[in-house]
Amino acid sequence: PTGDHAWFAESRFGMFVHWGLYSLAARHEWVKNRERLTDEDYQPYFDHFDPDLHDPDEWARLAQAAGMRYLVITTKHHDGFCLWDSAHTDYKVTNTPYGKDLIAPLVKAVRDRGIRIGFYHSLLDWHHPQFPVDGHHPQRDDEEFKAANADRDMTQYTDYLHAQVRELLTGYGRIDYLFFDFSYEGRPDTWNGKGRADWRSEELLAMVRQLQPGILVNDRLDIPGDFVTPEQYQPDAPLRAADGSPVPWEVCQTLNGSWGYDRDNLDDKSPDLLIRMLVDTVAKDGNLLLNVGPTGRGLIDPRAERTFRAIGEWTRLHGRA
Ligand code: FUL
Repeated sequence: PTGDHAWFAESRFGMFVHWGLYSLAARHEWVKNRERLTDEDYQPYFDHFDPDLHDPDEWARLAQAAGMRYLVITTKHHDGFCLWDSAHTDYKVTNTPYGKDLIAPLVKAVRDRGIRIGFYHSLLDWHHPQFPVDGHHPQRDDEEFKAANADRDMTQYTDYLHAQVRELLTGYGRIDYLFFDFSYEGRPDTWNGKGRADWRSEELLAMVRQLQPGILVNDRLDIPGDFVTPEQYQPDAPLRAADGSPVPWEVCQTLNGSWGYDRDNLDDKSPDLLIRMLVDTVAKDGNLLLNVGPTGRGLIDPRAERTFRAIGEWTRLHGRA
């Protein structure tokens, strides 16, 4: 990328943060789906969301110590819970015991350290009353629920999606990066497989570019974006378009297979392996977005912190200024 986008290739290494109600369940960000939890089952995590140990500057400092140059936070994951004070829903952090917007302080902390800020925003929404009960929905096997919800109106949900993206791109200053997740055109396990027509992807992307002209957008709207996003695998070679020209790409990787905080998962990749993955990525002209799932109390747990610090030791000695 050139111009406004030059920072991306120069950065090479970013921190992905998956944080939300599922962090309290402490097993996986798809817990609502995997365990077929209803809104009622999931409600205790909302009622007890109170990250008393959260310090946004600690996160920014750790990202910086690791040698990361940008940070991408989940504004909303598939469960629909919003980490900012959205005017379009009650399902948001300001209505939990915590009671405060989490995005503004994080954007500030990150910016204060010269780190770029990105938002991850889910297209799926398992809480919104008009989001179709598709093949990923937690209640997909509940025939009674499905029958009672058969007339959901996707256009109302898509209006909501667009309104929230507008809010995020107007309320927090300059946003450098947006990771939409995810579309599924033609996938038989989804409600109708329309993908880009459902999200009104062209219209959404045009709005994003109008509100934030310098922003980089990923490729998960079923239309081309500014970079492509292999997930949890290292590409064999630099990624190229059909005509052979290089394509900006960013691989996202987890520390242990889970994106959300997974307390009992001891399957951590070693710092040595992660450093090799970073080198492998950069050697192939890509970026590495390495994820952490903070705890429900807002802490990057000691295991993850040790890993980031060990990577930081290496990048300090071998990185560029
Ligand atoms: C996937 C999501 O479904 C995962 O939960 C995670 O957010 C990953 C980065 O993208 O498609």
